[in-house]
Amino acid sequence: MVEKGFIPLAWTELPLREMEERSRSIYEQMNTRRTTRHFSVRDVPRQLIEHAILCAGTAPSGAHLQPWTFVAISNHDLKQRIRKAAEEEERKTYEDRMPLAWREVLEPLGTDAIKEHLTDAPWVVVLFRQSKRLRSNGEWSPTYYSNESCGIAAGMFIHAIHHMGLVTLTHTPSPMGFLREILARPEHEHAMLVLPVGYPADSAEVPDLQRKTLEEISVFFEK
Ligand code: IYR
Repeated sequence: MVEKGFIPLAWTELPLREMEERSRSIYEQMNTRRTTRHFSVRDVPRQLIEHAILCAGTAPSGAHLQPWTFVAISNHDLKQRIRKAAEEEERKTYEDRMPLAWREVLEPLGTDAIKEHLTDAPWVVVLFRQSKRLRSNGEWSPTYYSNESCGIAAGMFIHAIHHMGLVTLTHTPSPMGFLREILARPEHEHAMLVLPVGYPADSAEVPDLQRKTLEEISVFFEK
């Protein structure tokens, strides 16, 4: 018997050997993902973006409110407007607002205020976090853990893009209030991440960096 409003969990046990194999292969596959700033202008079919957004939409969220809106842009004029506004803010950030401690960790990554990826990539997906929801009585009330929820959804989006053989970049123009205006989103939606998506440029490069080891990123307490 299941409770009213509930259905049985669809779940099939896998043999332990297969679980081990899958745990290894998903790690190997995820470990090949890299963030690149160099995109090809080659087109990507809309359906691939739709599937990535659907993957992101499978994320768990606070009270299952799914507090996210993915705005997917392939329109060149809009991408151009976003790039212009982002570069204006970023120029101020890089020139005046960024303290030395921040500058020194960004330097090896080769980032700067020029955001070619915003016009080169065939798609730019902007993730908006919804801080409020409209209740059935017409009142606006908060969503819960929307930052955590959207962060998880973003991770799933990024993985989906990598899995389908494309690349993306997590771009965070700061401040990013201009995105609500350009993309005509309501006041309770807050731009959180800008994700250009596409094929890498033929000459795409990435910084030669290392990931932390398991020992560096984890602590286990065993029985
Ligand atoms: N938002 C800026 C600066 C920037 C900040 C961090 I932390 C990065 O990891 C990368 C860039 C930009 O997008 O260039």
